[in-house]
Amino acid sequence: MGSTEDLDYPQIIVQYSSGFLVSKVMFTACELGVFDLLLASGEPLSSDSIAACLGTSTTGMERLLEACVGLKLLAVEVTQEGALYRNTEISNIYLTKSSPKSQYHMMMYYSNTVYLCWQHLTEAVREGRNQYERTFGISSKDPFGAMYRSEEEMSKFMAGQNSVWSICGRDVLAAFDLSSFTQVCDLGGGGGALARECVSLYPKSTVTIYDLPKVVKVAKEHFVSPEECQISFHEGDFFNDSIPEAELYILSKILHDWDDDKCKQLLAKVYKACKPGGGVLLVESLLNEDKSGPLETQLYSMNMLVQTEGKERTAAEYSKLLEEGGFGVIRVKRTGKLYDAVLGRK
Ligand code: ASE
Repeated sequence: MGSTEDLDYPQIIVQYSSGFLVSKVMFTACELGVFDLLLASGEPLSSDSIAACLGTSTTGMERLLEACVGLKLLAVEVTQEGALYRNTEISNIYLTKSSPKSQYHMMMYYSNTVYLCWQHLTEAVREGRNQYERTFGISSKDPFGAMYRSEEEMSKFMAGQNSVWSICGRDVLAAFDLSSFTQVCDLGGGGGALARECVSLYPKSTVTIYDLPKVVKVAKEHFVSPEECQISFHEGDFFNDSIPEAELYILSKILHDWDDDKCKQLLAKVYKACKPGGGVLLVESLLNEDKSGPLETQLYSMNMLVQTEGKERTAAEYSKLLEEGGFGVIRVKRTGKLYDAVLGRK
């Protein structure tokens, strides 16, 4: 592609302008259960039968299915009776509700919560703060008070967070050999999917999920079964209550929620509680040192602006926070996927 061509017809501007339409088509097909129906059916279906099964209009469903074909989330074959739609391999694995690698709950959180906050991105940039007050009419002094404004909303967030570990969990925990740490504490471990990956990858480990009492309640009810005996819970607020002793602390997508002061406060507290020879594993999406990418991480950092008090950081920024907290021998491992790992030792 020559540069004159680019200036005559700005392909990337056209593409970016409809980026949010792409997201919303995928979210809507998930929410309506298109992929679940096609998985269950086991054979290609017409748009009329899909519309009838899902109780939608035929005209809306036909267009949604066509757009999904354009996005390569569905495949179409044209027969004498008309177009028949089926899932692609990727949509079977990632877009159906019941698949072990399902991203359905993350999509629903994006579509019904994140999307609404992004309506106020302009104000977020002007003011430099999250948009809970404008979006939902609730005080944003305590971002997690706002994010967890109802049990339903909290549960949706936890399910969404859990789904990401089905695709990234193993890599972030295998980034370093953590087998020497048997007593693990997952601070803000929420729905427990990362804890589950940890005990599966390191069978000698036990993981204590430390989270707010209301989070622990929902985790026990909906996400972690009592039969998972290597996983236990500890209720508390890691800024205001004491942190139990452990050999390894996992802080997965925790520091990105907070400003530098809060991060330092928390890491100093973790350092104090940590056994000698122990460590802390940060699981975060790392920005390049010059902040030139990855794009996904740059966008997540904008999301931290509209939803939290934090931001995404570079490996050097996390290392500095760890050092200021007292930790040493800091190692960084990029996984090439969404989330990376940084390990510090006491
Ligand atoms: C948080 C993670 C998320 C706080 C708010 C959040 C996510 C969405 N909203 O710790 C998951 C990561 N995705 C994005 C867009 O940041």
